[in-house]
Amino acid sequence: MEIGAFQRTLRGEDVCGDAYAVVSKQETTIVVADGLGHGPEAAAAAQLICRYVEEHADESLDTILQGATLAAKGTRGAAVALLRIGARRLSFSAVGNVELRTLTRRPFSPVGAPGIVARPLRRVRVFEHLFDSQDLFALFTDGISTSFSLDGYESQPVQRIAESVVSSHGKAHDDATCVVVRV
Ligand SMILES: [Mn+2]
Repeated sequence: MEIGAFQRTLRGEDVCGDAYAVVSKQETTIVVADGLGHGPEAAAAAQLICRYVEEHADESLDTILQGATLAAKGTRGAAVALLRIGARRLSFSAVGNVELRTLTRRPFSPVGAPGIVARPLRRVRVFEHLFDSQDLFALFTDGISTSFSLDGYESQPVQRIAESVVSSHGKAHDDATCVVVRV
């Protein structure tokens, strides 16, 4: 598995309001969090949630999101997506508009639940996918235009894909983060 990530902070801000983390255990869990708004308070919420995921990576994705909701109470909150990659299976769960784009042999287009991690959550769905070798996945925050597609990126290194998505599709007035995985 290859993982590449790229992040661009909104011009004029010292800290990025998006955060991400990769936790490698028996399975690999990736979290991308977009703190509400931008600047230090957004960054604090997003980073707190990433640390929470690092410390609870053994739990199921929906349990993590529910726990993170309590942990982040009193912060601005964040949109959060989780991707977990096992030996042959991958799962995804999200709250708010951090999205997943895929380029897979078998179709897989999961969607996040509405809401913000920090405020009471309803049940969140976990989507599962049996993946094929070389399938490509991109997690991205809403600082990146949703119109982008992974078509044409099949053979490029994941780090270059992440950088290209941010530079070509990043919006001017938000932090932008893209994490790309090739399994
Ligand atoms: Mn954003």
